[in-house]
Amino acid sequence: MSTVASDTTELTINAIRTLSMDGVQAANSGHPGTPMALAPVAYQLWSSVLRYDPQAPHWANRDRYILSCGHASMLLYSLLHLAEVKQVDDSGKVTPKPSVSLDALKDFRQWGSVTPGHPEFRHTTGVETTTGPLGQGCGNSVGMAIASKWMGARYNRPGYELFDYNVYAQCSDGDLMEGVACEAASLAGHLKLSNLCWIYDDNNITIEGDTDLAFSEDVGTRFKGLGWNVETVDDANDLDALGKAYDQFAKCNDAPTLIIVKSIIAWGSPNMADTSGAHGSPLGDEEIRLTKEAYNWPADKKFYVPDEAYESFRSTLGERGKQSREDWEELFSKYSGEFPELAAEVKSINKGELPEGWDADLPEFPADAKGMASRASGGKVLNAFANNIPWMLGGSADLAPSTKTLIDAPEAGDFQAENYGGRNFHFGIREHGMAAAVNGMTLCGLRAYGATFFVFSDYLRPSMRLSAIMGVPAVQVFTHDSIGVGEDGPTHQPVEQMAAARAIPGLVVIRPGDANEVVYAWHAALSQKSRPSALVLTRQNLPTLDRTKYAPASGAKQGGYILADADGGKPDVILMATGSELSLAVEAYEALTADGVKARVVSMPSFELFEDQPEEYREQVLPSSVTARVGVEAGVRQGWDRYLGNQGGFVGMDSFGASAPAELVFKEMGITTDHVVAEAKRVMG
Ligand SMILES: Cc1ncc(C[n+]2csc(CCOP(=O)(O)OP(=O)(O)O)c2C)c(N)n1
Ligand SMILES: [Mg+2]
Repeated sequence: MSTVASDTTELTINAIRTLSMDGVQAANSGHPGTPMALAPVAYQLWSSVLRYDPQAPHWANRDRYILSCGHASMLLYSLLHLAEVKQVDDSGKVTPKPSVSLDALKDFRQWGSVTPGHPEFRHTTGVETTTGPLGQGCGNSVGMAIASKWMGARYNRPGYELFDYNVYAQCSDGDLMEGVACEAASLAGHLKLSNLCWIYDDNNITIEGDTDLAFSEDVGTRFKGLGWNVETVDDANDLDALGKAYDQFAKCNDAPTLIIVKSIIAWGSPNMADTSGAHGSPLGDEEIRLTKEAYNWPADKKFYVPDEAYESFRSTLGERGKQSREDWEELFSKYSGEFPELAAEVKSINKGELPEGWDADLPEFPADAKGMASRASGGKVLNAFANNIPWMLGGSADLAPSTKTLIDAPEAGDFQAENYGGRNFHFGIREHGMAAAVNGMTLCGLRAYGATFFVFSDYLRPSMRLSAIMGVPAVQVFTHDSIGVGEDGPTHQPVEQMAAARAIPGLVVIRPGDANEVVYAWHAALSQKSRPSALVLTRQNLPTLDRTKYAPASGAKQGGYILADADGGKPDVILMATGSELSLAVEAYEALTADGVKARVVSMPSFELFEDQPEEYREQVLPSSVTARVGVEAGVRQGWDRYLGNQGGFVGMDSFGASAPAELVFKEMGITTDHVVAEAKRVMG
């Protein structure tokens, strides 16, 4: 311990360490070494720097602390416990209960506890984002820093610094080896996010052993190259040096800061020979006893917290945070008098609500046989909503001219270091970093979207999966949805991506069939409060269906609806389709009807929204008595069987596509009206 540490400081740091050891030991699993080594690093930040009120964990202008190395979760849980962070209930009310009680620490990694193996957003108050998959927390932190800058640019007024929060991400070797963190860091450097600080635990060890095995780059030089301010602390126990590094971060106003902290992973008492225990396994009772003795700690007590440790956080973080938050509330109340409309926006953002009238004046597209690509109608619809929702913003991974995701109002502007109020983001060719940043922006209340080609959803899938685990309403716009891409060929033609997206629990996947369904696709995505969405749109034109002839597109809200039916509503065969194949199903229906076959077309833009409907509705749309069914989708069959049943047929893909004009690829792959008609007749027997 550094000589500058007072007794209370040392004692508080050791409380973090011993709680972490005891928690991992009680669970008989987890990583004790990193929380122990990082205890002083986090202590110095929380006690002297972090602007955070444990009594108001959701205060909008709080600094965010992210533990990107989520495997060190006991560090975060110990901090939340010692700082006496209060639990916030589902309605957003602060309760008198602790977020993480001593009992919760004893219950580390157990069923139903608020202390799962890796920190989970929504599950535990004070956990700002779900971490564990290395690199993701770093990515989220960039989105949060963006949100702080954007909120500041839009809502601050002279004398009213409402938003200026900082974002700190504690990260490890694994975080910095991951591509997503590098993409995010590159973006952050470009955007000069001076409110962003990554604290890198340079401990020269990962699971397989010394970092010499696989990681020999000069991280500091890399980050300098990425446009970051780089600070170094030679010893994680040197509180003085840590304090100076945090000061340097605060002083730097034109770049994000990386603080490289050299540490030695803790593995128990100094005479413990086997260091492997530090990674993913408990120390063992004997080692814990020896370690506690070395700390002058009551060696046989478990989960022991001296009152001074609580008091230490109360008198630093607690008092400072309370004061800042109260000052902020006073400021905000004055602001509300002077700028009532802006204040109302801030309140809506904090509650996760949309402005009054957000879905008024929706566009309507007239019937048109030539039609429009759903990416094009998507762009128009996006703009209609963006016009009503000032904090709807986002961008593309360098494909905006193709994804049509630009907000074209002249005042929208580009989000750049010189213009933090911009609403159009240029994420660069960094799909994964984009999606991780979009998650961070969404976690801060913005209605953020990313966009790329559907085939590259694979590049950002881990972040999309996390948005679903967290239950945040992030939106990804995926265009170029199938072999309809044509000439670009199989590398650019999604085949299995629909099935893969639908496989993510909680992700609302919507592949609308024409321009008017696109309106309801975006409507559904923006209506979500606790689920992310993926909109899947075409490159090629789709006919805009004549809604005087077919059912209204608002049926798309239900995920699936009867678009066209047999006379008398008693079909002998049901054709189900999504997206660009909807018009094929309609053509097949017309041909079958002309042939005297009683057919029904069900437009099925979203399985998830359909599954939300009551059973009676689903039975009405897909009566179980009608077993002759055909699914039509230019993707793999996987996932469709729940609707097709044993007897059902499927017109889709079972191979990769090919490079040729789209119409020819559809024909060669057998995705044609004739094939749908033939399948319908086959399944009818
Ligand atoms: C994306 C991802 N890959 C692999 C893992 C499994 N894993 C957990 S910790 C870890 C590496 C630990 O090394 P480091 O990041 O340096 O953390 P330290 O052990 O030093 O705390 C790995 C590979 C993971 N959590 N996330
Ligand atoms: Mg390491």
